[in-house]
Amino acid sequence: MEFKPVSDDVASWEEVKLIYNSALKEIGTKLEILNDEFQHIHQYNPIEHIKTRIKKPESIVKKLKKNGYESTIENMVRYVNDIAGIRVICSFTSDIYRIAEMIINQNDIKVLSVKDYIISPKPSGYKSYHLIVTVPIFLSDRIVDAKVEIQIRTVAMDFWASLEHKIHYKFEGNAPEHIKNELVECANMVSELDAKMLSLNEEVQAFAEKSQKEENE
Ligand code: 0O2
Repeated sequence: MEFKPVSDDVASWEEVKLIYNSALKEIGTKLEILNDEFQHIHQYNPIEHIKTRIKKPESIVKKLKKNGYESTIENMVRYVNDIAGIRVICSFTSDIYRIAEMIINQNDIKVLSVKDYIISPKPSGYKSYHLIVTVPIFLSDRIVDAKVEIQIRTVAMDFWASLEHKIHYKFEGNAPEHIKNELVECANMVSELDAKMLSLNEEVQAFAEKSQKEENE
Protein backbone atom coordinates (compact mmCIF):
# COMPACT_ATOMS: atom_id res chain seq x y z
CA MET A 1 0.00 0.00 0.00
CA GLU A 2 1.41 3.36 -0.92
CA PHE A 3 0.43 5.34 2.16
CA LYS A 4 -1.05 8.75 1.54
CA PRO A 5 -2.78 10.60 4.36
CA VAL A 6 -6.59 10.37 4.38
CA SER A 7 -6.71 14.00 5.48
CA ASP A 8 -4.34 16.80 4.47
CA ASP A 9 -2.44 16.47 7.76
CA VAL A 10 0.61 14.29 8.21
CA ALA A 11 -0.26 10.58 8.16
CA SER A 12 -1.06 9.43 11.67
CA TRP A 13 -1.43 6.14 13.46
CA GLU A 14 -5.20 6.78 13.59
CA GLU A 15 -5.32 6.91 9.79
CA VAL A 16 -3.27 3.73 9.47
CA LYS A 17 -5.67 2.03 11.89
CA LEU A 18 -8.67 3.15 9.85
CA ILE A 19 -7.30 1.46 6.71
CA TYR A 20 -6.27 -1.76 8.51
CA ASN A 21 -9.56 -1.99 10.42
CA SER A 22 -11.37 -1.70 7.09
CA ALA A 23 -9.18 -4.47 5.67
CA LEU A 24 -10.06 -6.74 8.61
CA LYS A 25 -13.77 -6.05 8.03
CA GLU A 26 -13.42 -6.90 4.30
CA ILE A 27 -11.60 -10.18 4.92
CA GLY A 28 -13.87 -11.04 7.87
CA THR A 29 -16.96 -10.59 5.69
CA LYS A 30 -15.47 -12.70 2.90
CA LEU A 31 -14.82 -15.50 5.40
CA GLU A 32 -18.31 -15.29 6.89
CA ILE A 33 -19.88 -15.46 3.41
CA LEU A 34 -17.81 -18.54 2.54
CA ASN A 35 -18.79 -20.16 5.83
CA ASP A 36 -22.51 -19.45 5.26
CA GLU A 37 -22.35 -20.75 1.70
CA PHE A 38 -20.59 -23.90 2.89
CA GLN A 39 -23.31 -24.41 5.51
CA HIS A 40 -25.97 -23.97 2.80
CA ILE A 41 -24.39 -26.51 0.42
CA HIS A 42 -22.87 -29.07 2.80
CA GLN A 43 -24.84 -28.45 6.03
CA TYR A 44 -21.55 -27.96 7.79
CA ASN A 45 -19.46 -25.00 9.05
CA PRO A 46 -15.73 -25.26 8.29
CA ILE A 47 -14.97 -22.22 10.49
CA GLU A 48 -15.29 -22.57 14.26
CA HIS A 49 -14.47 -18.94 14.98
CA ILE A 50 -12.53 -15.91 13.79
CA LYS A 51 -10.34 -13.52 15.80
CA THR A 52 -9.04 -10.22 14.51
CA ARG A 53 -6.52 -7.79 15.91
CA ILE A 54 -4.54 -4.68 15.03
CA LYS A 55 -0.93 -5.03 16.18
CA LYS A 56 -0.08 -2.75 19.09
CA PRO A 57 2.14 0.26 18.16
CA GLU A 58 4.84 -0.89 20.64
CA SER A 59 4.97 -4.35 18.96
CA ILE A 60 5.23 -2.71 15.54
CA VAL A 61 8.08 -0.48 16.72
CA LYS A 62 9.82 -3.55 18.23
CA LYS A 63 9.54 -5.43 14.92
CA LEU A 64 10.88 -2.45 12.94
CA LYS A 65 13.80 -2.07 15.35
CA LYS A 66 14.58 -5.81 15.15
CA ASN A 67 14.80 -5.52 11.37
CA GLY A 68 16.87 -2.31 11.47
CA TYR A 69 14.20 0.14 10.32
CA GLU A 70 13.39 3.55 11.72
CA SER A 71 9.96 3.89 13.36
CA THR A 72 8.03 5.83 10.75
CA ILE A 73 4.49 5.36 9.48
CA GLU A 74 5.88 4.66 6.01
CA ASN A 75 8.19 1.90 7.30
CA MET A 76 5.33 0.37 9.32
CA VAL A 77 3.16 0.08 6.25
CA ARG A 78 5.99 -1.09 3.99
CA TYR A 79 7.82 -3.57 6.21
CA VAL A 80 5.37 -4.88 8.82
CA ASN A 81 3.11 -7.43 7.17
CA ASP A 82 0.94 -8.28 10.16
CA ILE A 83 -0.38 -4.91 11.37
CA ALA A 84 -3.81 -6.31 10.52
CA GLY A 85 -4.13 -9.95 11.58
CA ILE A 86 -6.99 -12.37 11.29
CA ARG A 87 -6.98 -15.85 12.80
CA VAL A 88 -9.35 -18.43 11.42
CA ILE A 89 -9.97 -21.47 13.60
CA CYS A 90 -11.26 -24.58 11.82
CA SER A 91 -12.38 -27.99 13.02
CA PHE A 92 -10.30 -30.12 10.66
CA THR A 93 -7.00 -29.80 8.79
CA SER A 94 -8.81 -30.31 5.46
CA ASP A 95 -10.92 -27.19 6.22
CA ILE A 96 -7.74 -25.09 6.46
CA TYR A 97 -6.81 -25.82 2.84
CA ARG A 98 -10.43 -25.37 1.66
CA ILE A 99 -10.65 -21.94 3.28
CA ALA A 100 -7.21 -20.90 2.01
CA GLU A 101 -8.03 -21.95 -1.56
CA MET A 102 -11.37 -20.13 -1.51
CA ILE A 103 -9.70 -16.90 -0.31
CA ILE A 104 -6.75 -17.18 -2.74
CA ASN A 105 -9.17 -17.62 -5.68
CA GLN A 106 -11.06 -14.37 -5.06
CA ASN A 107 -9.93 -12.01 -7.78
CA ASP A 108 -9.76 -8.82 -5.71
CA ILE A 109 -7.28 -10.52 -3.36
CA LYS A 110 -3.55 -10.47 -4.13
CA VAL A 111 -1.46 -13.11 -2.41
CA LEU A 112 1.96 -11.79 -1.33
CA SER A 113 3.14 -14.89 0.53
CA VAL A 114 2.08 -18.34 1.66
CA LYS A 115 3.75 -20.17 4.56
CA ASP A 116 2.57 -23.71 5.25
CA TYR A 117 3.78 -24.55 8.76
CA ILE A 118 1.50 -27.62 8.71
CA ILE A 119 3.61 -29.38 6.07
CA SER A 120 6.81 -27.81 7.48
CA PRO A 121 6.31 -27.05 11.21
CA LYS A 122 8.64 -24.57 12.95
CA PRO A 123 11.38 -26.10 15.17
CA SER A 124 9.22 -25.07 18.18
CA GLY A 125 6.49 -27.42 16.89
CA TYR A 126 4.32 -24.49 15.70
CA LYS A 127 1.77 -25.45 13.05
CA SER A 128 -0.48 -23.09 11.17
CA TYR A 129 -1.14 -21.92 7.61
CA HIS A 130 -0.19 -18.29 6.94
CA LEU A 131 -1.18 -16.06 4.07
CA ILE A 132 -0.19 -12.44 3.54
CA VAL A 133 -2.68 -10.86 1.17
CA THR A 134 -3.76 -7.44 0.07
CA VAL A 135 -7.38 -6.39 -0.19
CA PRO A 136 -8.59 -3.19 -1.88
CA ILE A 137 -10.16 -0.58 0.39
CA PHE A 138 -12.48 1.86 -1.36
CA LEU A 139 -12.09 5.30 0.21
CA SER A 140 -14.03 8.38 -0.89
CA ASP A 141 -11.38 9.52 -3.37
CA ARG A 142 -9.11 6.52 -4.00
CA ILE A 143 -8.50 2.83 -3.56
CA VAL A 144 -5.69 1.51 -1.36
CA ASP A 145 -4.45 -2.07 -1.15
CA ALA A 146 -4.08 -2.99 2.52
CA LYS A 147 -2.01 -5.94 3.78
CA VAL A 148 -3.56 -8.55 6.05
CA GLU A 149 -1.95 -11.60 7.64
CA ILE A 150 -4.37 -14.53 7.70
CA GLN A 151 -3.46 -17.39 10.07
CA ILE A 152 -5.56 -20.52 9.56
CA ARG A 153 -5.32 -23.43 12.00
CA THR A 154 -7.34 -26.11 13.77
CA VAL A 155 -8.74 -25.77 17.30
CA ALA A 156 -6.01 -28.15 18.52
CA MET A 157 -3.21 -26.21 16.77
CA ASP A 158 -4.59 -22.99 18.27
CA PHE A 159 -4.68 -24.48 21.77
CA TRP A 160 -1.02 -25.47 21.39
CA ALA A 161 0.02 -22.07 19.94
CA SER A 162 -1.62 -20.06 22.72
CA LEU A 163 0.04 -22.10 25.48
CA GLU A 164 3.42 -21.98 23.71
CA HIS A 165 3.03 -18.21 23.28
CA LYS A 166 2.39 -17.78 27.03
CA ILE A 167 5.40 -19.95 27.91
CA HIS A 168 7.57 -18.07 25.41
CA TYR A 169 6.67 -14.75 27.06
CA LYS A 170 6.99 -16.06 30.62
CA PHE A 171 10.60 -17.18 29.95
CA GLU A 172 11.34 -14.23 27.62
CA GLY A 173 12.10 -16.65 24.80
CA ASN A 174 14.48 -18.79 26.88
CA ALA A 175 12.30 -21.61 28.21
CA PRO A 176 14.16 -24.53 29.85
CA GLU A 177 15.12 -27.28 27.41
CA HIS A 178 12.78 -29.89 28.96
CA ILE A 179 9.78 -27.56 28.52
CA LYS A 180 10.72 -26.93 24.88
CA ASN A 181 11.01 -30.69 24.32
CA GLU A 182 7.64 -31.32 25.95
CA LEU A 183 6.07 -28.67 23.75
CA VAL A 184 7.44 -30.45 20.66
CA GLU A 185 5.96 -33.71 22.02
CA CYS A 186 2.60 -31.98 22.56
CA ALA A 187 2.77 -30.62 18.99
CA ASN A 188 3.17 -34.21 17.74
CA MET A 189 0.16 -35.24 19.83
CA VAL A 190 -1.83 -32.35 18.30
CA SER A 191 -1.00 -33.68 14.80
CA GLU A 192 -2.09 -37.19 15.79
CA LEU A 193 -5.31 -35.87 17.33
CA ASP A 194 -6.08 -33.78 14.23
CA ALA A 195 -5.48 -36.78 11.94
CA LYS A 196 -7.70 -39.06 14.08
CA MET A 197 -10.51 -36.50 14.33
CA LEU A 198 -10.39 -35.99 10.55
CA SER A 199 -10.61 -39.70 9.76
CA LEU A 200 -13.41 -40.16 12.31
CA ASN A 201 -15.33 -37.28 10.74
CA GLU A 202 -14.83 -38.71 7.24
CA GLU A 203 -16.17 -42.07 8.41
CA VAL A 204 -19.24 -40.44 9.99
CA GLN A 205 -19.88 -38.37 6.85
CA ALA A 206 -19.62 -41.45 4.59
CA PHE A 207 -22.06 -43.25 6.88
CA ALA A 208 -24.51 -40.32 6.79
CA GLU A 209 -24.30 -40.09 2.98
CA LYS A 210 -24.90 -43.86 2.63
CA SER A 211 -27.95 -43.72 4.94
CA GLN A 212 -29.33 -40.75 2.99
CA LYS A 213 -28.87 -42.60 -0.31
CA GLU A 214 -30.64 -45.69 1.04
CA GLU A 215 -33.51 -43.53 2.34
CA ASN A 216 -33.92 -41.94 -1.11
CA GLU A 217 -34.06 -45.30 -2.92
P1 0O2 B 1 2.40 -11.82 17.53
O1 0O2 B 1 2.55 -11.31 18.93
O2 0O2 B 1 1.51 -13.05 17.43
O3 0O2 B 1 2.00 -10.76 16.54
P2 0O2 B 1 7.27 -11.74 10.17
O4 0O2 B 1 6.02 -11.65 11.01
O5 0O2 B 1 6.95 -12.02 8.71
O6 0O2 B 1 8.17 -10.59 10.36
P3 0O2 B 1 8.08 -14.42 10.44
O7 0O2 B 1 8.61 -15.13 11.64
O8 0O2 B 1 8.73 -14.73 9.15
O9 0O2 B 1 8.09 -12.90 10.77
O10 0O2 B 1 6.56 -14.67 10.24
P4 0O2 B 1 5.79 -15.99 10.54
O11 0O2 B 1 6.70 -17.12 10.71
O12 0O2 B 1 4.75 -16.08 9.47
O13 0O2 B 1 5.15 -15.69 11.99
C1 0O2 B 1 4.24 -14.68 12.16
C2 0O2 B 1 3.33 -14.96 13.34
O14 0O2 B 1 3.07 -16.36 13.48
C3 0O2 B 1 3.90 -14.57 14.68
O15 0O2 B 1 3.71 -13.20 14.86
C4 0O2 B 1 3.06 -15.43 15.62
O16 0O2 B 1 1.75 -14.92 15.76
C5 0O2 B 1 2.97 -16.72 14.85
N1 0O2 B 1 4.09 -17.63 15.18
C6 0O2 B 1 5.17 -17.88 14.43
N2 0O2 B 1 5.97 -18.77 15.03
C7 0O2 B 1 5.38 -19.12 16.19
C8 0O2 B 1 5.72 -20.02 17.26
O17 0O2 B 1 6.75 -20.70 17.26
N3 0O2 B 1 4.85 -20.09 18.32
C9 0O2 B 1 3.68 -19.37 18.35
N4 0O2 B 1 2.90 -19.50 19.43
N5 0O2 B 1 3.34 -18.50 17.38
C10 0O2 B 1 4.17 -18.38 16.30
P5 0O2 B 1 4.64 -12.35 15.83
O18 0O2 B 1 4.75 -10.99 15.26
O19 0O2 B 1 5.93 -13.08 16.07
O20 0O2 B 1 3.87 -12.31 17.19
